[in-house]
Amino acid sequence: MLRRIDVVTLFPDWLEGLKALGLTGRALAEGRILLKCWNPRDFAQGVHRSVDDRPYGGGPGMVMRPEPLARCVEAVLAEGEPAPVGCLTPQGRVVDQTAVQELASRERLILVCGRYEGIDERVMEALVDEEWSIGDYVLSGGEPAAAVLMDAVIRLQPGVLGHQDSAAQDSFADARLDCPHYTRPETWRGQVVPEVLLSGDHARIQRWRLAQAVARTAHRRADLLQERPLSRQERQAMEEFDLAGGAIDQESGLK
Ligand code: 6GU
Repeated sequence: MLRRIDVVTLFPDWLEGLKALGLTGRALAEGRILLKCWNPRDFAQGVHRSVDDRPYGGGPGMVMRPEPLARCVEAVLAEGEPAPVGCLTPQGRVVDQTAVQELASRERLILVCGRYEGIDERVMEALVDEEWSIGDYVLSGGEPAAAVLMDAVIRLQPGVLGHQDSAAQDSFADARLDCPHYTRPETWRGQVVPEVLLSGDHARIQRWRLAQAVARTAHRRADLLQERPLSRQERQAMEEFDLAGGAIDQESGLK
């Protein structure tokens, strides 16, 4: 269970939403997890307290200078329990729900936010143990990626989600997408809620949701199903609701 997250960032304001709002805000306010931000600028010297510089070899952008960042990370490591130092960069291992579960089970996370052009490679070698990316696209800095990762791990902590088993029903929890959801009114702009959801037959509803989840996954993200064969339960649910052939999607109606 996570007790503490340390974030090394030049732009701590990026994390204000996470701290103030929603599930994550509540988990932090309740003191379930300590979140501490560290700014390399506070460890920089000279009147300008400069934290970045032009890249050797030329090229666009700026690179984070080694010394202020290293001092900052060392200050983080000097406080609290030992933990691997993670860095958010587009060069990292792409985070999926399996990685989130692994990170969520740790006691402490240390996350260093790099700016896009990069961190001096010598600091990476000296102090960073693992690199994480949130996907194959480019952000101007690691802060939004850190916020995404923290949201994903905080919501998995015991007591954070309202319903005890909501996490087990998440998209990707079993390498498949989530099923569609509906709320009142029963008819909206001529569109009705699927009859099965009004039936009160909870076992059947569960099978329908499973069938929908698998059909959606097959239709939208076939790559996720390539990893594993369908279970007997999944196949039977698909057949029961006549989805076994072509993965009919509830919203798109596509086959
Ligand atoms: Cl972790 N950082 C940046 N700068 N861009 C990203 C990213 C991280 N993950 C995806 N794109």
